[in-house]
Amino acid sequence: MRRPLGLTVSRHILDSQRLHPDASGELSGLLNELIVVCKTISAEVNMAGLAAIIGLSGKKNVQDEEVQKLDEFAHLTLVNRMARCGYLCVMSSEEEEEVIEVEPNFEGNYVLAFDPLDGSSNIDVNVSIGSIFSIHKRRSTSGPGSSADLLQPGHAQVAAGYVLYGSSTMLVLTTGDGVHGFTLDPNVGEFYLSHANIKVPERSTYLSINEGNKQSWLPQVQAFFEMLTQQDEEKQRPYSSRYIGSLVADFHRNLLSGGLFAYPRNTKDPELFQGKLRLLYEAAPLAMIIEQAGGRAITDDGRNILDIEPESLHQRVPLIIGSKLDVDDAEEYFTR
Ligand code: AHM
Ligand code: MG
Repeated sequence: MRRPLGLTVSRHILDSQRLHPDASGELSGLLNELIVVCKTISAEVNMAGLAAIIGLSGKKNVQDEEVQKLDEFAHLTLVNRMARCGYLCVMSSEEEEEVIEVEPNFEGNYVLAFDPLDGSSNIDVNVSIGSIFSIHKRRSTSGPGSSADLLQPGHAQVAAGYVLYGSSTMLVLTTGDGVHGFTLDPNVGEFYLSHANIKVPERSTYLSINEGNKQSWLPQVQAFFEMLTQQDEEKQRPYSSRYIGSLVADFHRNLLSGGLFAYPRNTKDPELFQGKLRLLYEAAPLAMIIEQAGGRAITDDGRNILDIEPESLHQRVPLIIGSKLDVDDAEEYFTR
C-alpha cells in the first residue's frame, strides 16, 4: 500500500485559518505567495554551485546569461512578486535603504519586512543560509503604506518565519499558534509538515556566539559567557560551542536541539554599538518563533526583544535568544 502523502504547508495554512472564523483569508494568501518566492530562491540557491554564479554579479554564467548575486536575486524575486500580490501595503528589505512601495491599486492590509538571504558571507563556501520574514497588520487604514506601518514592535507580529537552505530546504513558520516546520520535497515542489509543534528544550548546553569579539562586550555580558565556559559538572558546564556565522542556521540548530545564540553589542565599534543584527527582519521574527516554541529573546541589557518599539527600518539590536532557562540566567547577569 502506498504511504499517504503528508500535510502540505498550504493545507496547514488553510486548516489554521478555519480556527479563526472571522479570517478573510488574506494572511493565508500572503503566506502562500511568500512560499512560492522561497521555493524559487531555494531552487536558485541549489543551483548556485552548478551554474557557477556564486558571487559573480555582473558576469555571465555558463549559458552566457547575465547573472546576479544570490542575495540580489532573492531580494528582487521577493519584491517583484510581493509588490503585486494584493495583500501588502508596503515592504522593507535588508537590501534596500528605504521602504518598498507596492504596485498602485494592489494595496492590501499587511506589511512585510524581510532579510532575503541572510548569512551572505556563507554563500561562496556552500554553508547553509536563509530568508527571514516578519508580517504585521498595517496601522494606516487605506492607500499606500509608509514606514509607520512597518515600525511596529515584535509582539504585534501576526506571523513570522524563515526558510533554511540547508541539506534540505525547510520552512519554519508561526502564526501565533505554535511553531511548525515543513521540509521541501524538491521533486514535487511542495513543503510537507515534518516538524509539528516544535518546542525548544528548556535548558541547553550549547552556545552560539562569535567569541572573537569578547573583549568588546559589556562587562556583565563577558562575565556571563565566561561563567558558561567554566567547569561545573552538576550544571553540565562548560557549554559546547556551535557557531556557523549564519543566523538562520545557528538559530535553527538551537531551536531543534536546544542552545543559546548571542550577538551582543560591541562597545568598541561605533557601528556595532547597538549589536549587529537588525530588529525588524532578523531579531523580532526569530523572537516570535522562539517564544512560540517556549524559549525567550532579550537584549544584552535585559529588554524583551518583542517589546522594543522600532525607530528606524534598519535598526540594530543586541540579541540573546534560545532555551528559556539559559536566557533567564543571562537576564539575571545582565541586570545585576
Ligand atoms: P548579513 O545580514 O550581512 O548576512 O549579516 C548577518 C550575519 C548573521 O547571519 C550572523 O549571525 C552574523 O552576521 C555573523 O556575524 P559575525 O561574522 O560578525 O560573527
Ligand atoms: Mg541579514
